[in-house]
Amino acid sequence: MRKSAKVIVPIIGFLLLLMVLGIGLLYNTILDITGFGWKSQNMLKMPDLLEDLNSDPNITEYQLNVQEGQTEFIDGKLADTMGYNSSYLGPVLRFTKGQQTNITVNNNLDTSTTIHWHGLLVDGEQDGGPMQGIQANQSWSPNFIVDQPAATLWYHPHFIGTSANQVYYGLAGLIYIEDQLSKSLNLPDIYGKNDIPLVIQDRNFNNDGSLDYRTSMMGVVPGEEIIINGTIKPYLNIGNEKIRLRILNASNSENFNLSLSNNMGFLMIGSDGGLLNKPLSKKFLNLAPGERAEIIVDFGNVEKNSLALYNYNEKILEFKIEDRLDNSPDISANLAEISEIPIENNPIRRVFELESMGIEGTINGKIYDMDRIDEEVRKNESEVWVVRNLGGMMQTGGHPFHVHGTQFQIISRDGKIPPPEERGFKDTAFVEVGEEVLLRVIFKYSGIFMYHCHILEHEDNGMMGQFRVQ
Ligand SMILES: [Cu+2]
Repeated sequence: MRKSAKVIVPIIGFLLLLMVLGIGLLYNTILDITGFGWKSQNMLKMPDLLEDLNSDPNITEYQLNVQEGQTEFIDGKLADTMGYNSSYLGPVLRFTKGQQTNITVNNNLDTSTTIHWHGLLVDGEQDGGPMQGIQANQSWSPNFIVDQPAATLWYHPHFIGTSANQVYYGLAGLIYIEDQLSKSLNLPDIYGKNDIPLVIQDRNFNNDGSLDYRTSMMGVVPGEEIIINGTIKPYLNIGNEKIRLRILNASNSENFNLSLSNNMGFLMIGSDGGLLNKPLSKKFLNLAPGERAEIIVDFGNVEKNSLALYNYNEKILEFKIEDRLDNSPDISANLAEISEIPIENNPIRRVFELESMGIEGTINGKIYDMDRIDEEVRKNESEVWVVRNLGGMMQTGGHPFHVHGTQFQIISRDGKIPPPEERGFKDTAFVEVGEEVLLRVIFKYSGIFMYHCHILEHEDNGMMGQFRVQ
């Protein structure tokens, strides 16, 4: 008896220890899932609005300095980062439709970069793709006339092989285009007050507070933290009124599934290329890397401090509601007029087959070659692009397919018309494994442009092609 007790007691002790550890683990998981585990909260950082350096109301002139810096994500700890005119991320650039826009980009990094204006319709030479590399300590001065509807676009590096790293360390910013329509619609438009940018990214941090960018053959290690505008565990002070959120998925590779707590709905008013035809009542929003959406959340009747933004089951932003009378006007029932890109009887049809293996990928079996033009495209002639995701080894997800130099329309997904949120203009379309997506495209500007997967590690590893428009 005594002998067996000697064995049993340690076993029971060991089992008790396992139970305690298990409960602890479960407790932490519950904290994680519910978000109650947030230890500190930080006021959501708001990117600056970049100052127009030209006093002529018809000309906009901006200066962007690409620089290294240090950012305090975690209290008292500094991380080496990169930013435009700041230590992390960049200012909001406001463009007005019809306006001459001149930008000077000074690369103060000790390595090359580019700035691509994602979603902007400009000539290939102004596009900021891999061909427009800016060497260390050099400048680039693109200029163009903005000629597209109001939209929320963004800018980020597009140099060969280093885009993923540079974006991860902070190089990204938003562009707002305004036009007569967007100004006349009574949409919330007071920057930082009822018109809020949300640049959402997943990130990993080391114990010393520095960014921990990790990739493997399998792909990128997803970030444990979701940060917004460079803020960990953010909260936002707002009034009880209608709030416009301009949301960008600026992650390297993670998809987001966004929703509000309390099963609260919202109105989606815009997609990548601008305002939708009509506001769309929604409860969830899927955004792949590179995609944007504009939504309106009505805080008019929301109980104080009871609402949060979630990504899947994780709280990523808390809204702190200050008392204020809600006098915001109703959102117009009609937004932009979206006419179909006309398709001729026998349009040119191009097929793009996406395949990937872990962190590498190909389009039509090829990896990117700067010296090769993959497609020759006629300017102002609409085409049908067929994008197929063939999957591949170690392939767990889809690819966000991005095309430069156009705002396209999605014709179908596996033969069916796309969901309402995808019936506006788009420049990035998520293509699931095994899926076939048809796009209606037209190019109105000349030059050499890219099409690629917007998982930045895929792009860097060659999942990209070039086409020439003339
Ligand atoms: Cu991809």
